[in-house]
Amino acid sequence: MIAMEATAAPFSSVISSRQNLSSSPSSSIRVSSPTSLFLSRKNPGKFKYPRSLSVRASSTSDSVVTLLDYGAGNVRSIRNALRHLGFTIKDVQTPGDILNADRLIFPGVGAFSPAMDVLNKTGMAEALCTYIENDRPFLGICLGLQLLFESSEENGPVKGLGLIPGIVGRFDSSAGIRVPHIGWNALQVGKDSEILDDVGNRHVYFVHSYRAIPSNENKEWISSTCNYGDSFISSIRRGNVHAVQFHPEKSGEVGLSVLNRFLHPNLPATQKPMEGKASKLAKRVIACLDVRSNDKGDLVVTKGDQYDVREQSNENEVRNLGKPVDLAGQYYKDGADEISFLNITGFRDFPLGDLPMIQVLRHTSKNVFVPLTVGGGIRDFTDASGRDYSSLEVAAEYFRSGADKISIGSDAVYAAEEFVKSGVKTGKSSLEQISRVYGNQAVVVSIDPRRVYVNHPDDVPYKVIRVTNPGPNGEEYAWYQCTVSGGREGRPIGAYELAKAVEELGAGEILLNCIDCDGQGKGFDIDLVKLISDSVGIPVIASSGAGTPGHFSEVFEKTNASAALAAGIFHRKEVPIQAVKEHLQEEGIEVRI
Ligand code: 1PR
Repeated sequence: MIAMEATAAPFSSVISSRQNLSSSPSSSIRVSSPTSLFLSRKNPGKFKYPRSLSVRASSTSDSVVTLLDYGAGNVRSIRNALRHLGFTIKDVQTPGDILNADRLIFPGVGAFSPAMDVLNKTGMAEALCTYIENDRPFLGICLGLQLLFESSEENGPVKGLGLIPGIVGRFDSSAGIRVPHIGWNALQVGKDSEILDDVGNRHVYFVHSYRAIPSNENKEWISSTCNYGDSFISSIRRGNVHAVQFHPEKSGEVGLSVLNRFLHPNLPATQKPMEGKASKLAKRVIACLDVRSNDKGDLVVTKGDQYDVREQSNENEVRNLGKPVDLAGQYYKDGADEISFLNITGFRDFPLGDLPMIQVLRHTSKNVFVPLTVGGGIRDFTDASGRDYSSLEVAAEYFRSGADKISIGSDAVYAAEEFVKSGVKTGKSSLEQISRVYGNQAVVVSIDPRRVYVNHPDDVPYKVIRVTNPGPNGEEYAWYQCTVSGGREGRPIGAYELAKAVEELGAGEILLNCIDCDGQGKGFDIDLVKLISDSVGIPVIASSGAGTPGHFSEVFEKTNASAALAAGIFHRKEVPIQAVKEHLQEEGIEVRI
């Protein structure tokens, strides 16, 4: 058994503990002749090339895949995808489980440094190195790719497994790109990568702030690269060892095919790998499901008209546009790039008592393989018995149930107000805590602003813009007042001030609604979207008001929005998602088809 260490082991101690492992009984399996395709352990700077690759095809007769889940976050999505493909999962409990695996998937989640700490302390780092050096079937995902490199700059430098030459660094936002890199990119497939055979020029889903870059030293490993600001490594392949920076489990059907090809090596290829295709980050089209209980107590998808979700009839019922799980499944099939669930009465309900919402996530994530966001009620609270719950516990439950991102509304407004007032980051807000633990790419802030017209830019202490369409009394200016509790209460902060503050506090993305435009079908509030998407460096999702495919191209042509979200037109089946995508493509806007 390898001694546990309090902190990440230095590179040299990793080497010496590896030697211990090699002589332990559990490691006697398949460790006899490590190949030389990896960095030399004695001299990590020197790279040795293999005389011959020993490619050992994995057994396809059994349907068990070993999963290395070191407990740092949600790996439900990959579990769901593997089950969907007919595989059962064996979880790694000990380093020996790694060495005994027939095929191993390592879905790295969380941050580099804590991941390496866990791997070193548990002896998994050693077992992983041995397993990979022996050319055993391996697929690393996202952080599971990055950890194979020598080191990372994420809260570092921090040493990695050191199997591939290179340093993992942060995207350079000064190059004018938004960080995190969230969304769908096509790949430049550079060599026979086998698992990418069905990808061709189709897009796959990325979500990360750090990346490894191609160099002469690691070029033998690279199977594809991707452009985002600069060229970065999107996948590696050497013999049976694969790793991808993107998330196959979140990349729709094409992502499932990547997993399937790893699980079933030697399937015939269906697409010719594309070489050197330039690609930009695709604009995303997101379907949003506002969810709440109706008066009979059933959880339904509803839709507001400027946030009023009740029918204008005598019964005044909550509008019912369908069942959340069914609609989400439909939108996945229709080509939605992401699906958002907003629990619109979460601000007044007990979120962890809201088990139907958790069930919705659990069921949806079994069959929907694009990113899922859930919002509503993410805050600290005390239940009727006096027990305190932290927002982190609420978020954790959502992540465990299948959410990839959580969205915070009201609580982010209060946190931003405090921050603007004091200039101090307390670290205690839900936004700060959740982004610290799960990464800022997992935290969306949903803004619900209402337009307030003014006559003069100095009329209010908030960012005022000259509006394209003057107000009812000819006002030429407006500010956008943030609200909480589903638009019920206006707060003393503008959307601009809020967006800047939440970016500072750790938000990875902004969902920018507009109460005035919600459900009107007259187009997005271009003035607002432009204001916010020009003011922050994180991706902005334009929301509220879509009525035609032309509204989507308009928002992408006139603003720097990264994604556009709609609800009503999709729920009422007025415009199919594919029609939006085809229109965008015709207009020369890159989308995932
Ligand atoms: O404050 O953290 O509990 O979060 C509550 C969440 O619920 C927030 O994200 C807030 O935006 C949302 N919400 C609260 N009340 C309503 C409501 O409609 N009464 N829905 C509501 C917000 C707005 C959009 C909508 C677009 C597109 N929904 O998400 O889907 O406006 O609609 P359209 O395409 O039909 O125009 P917390």
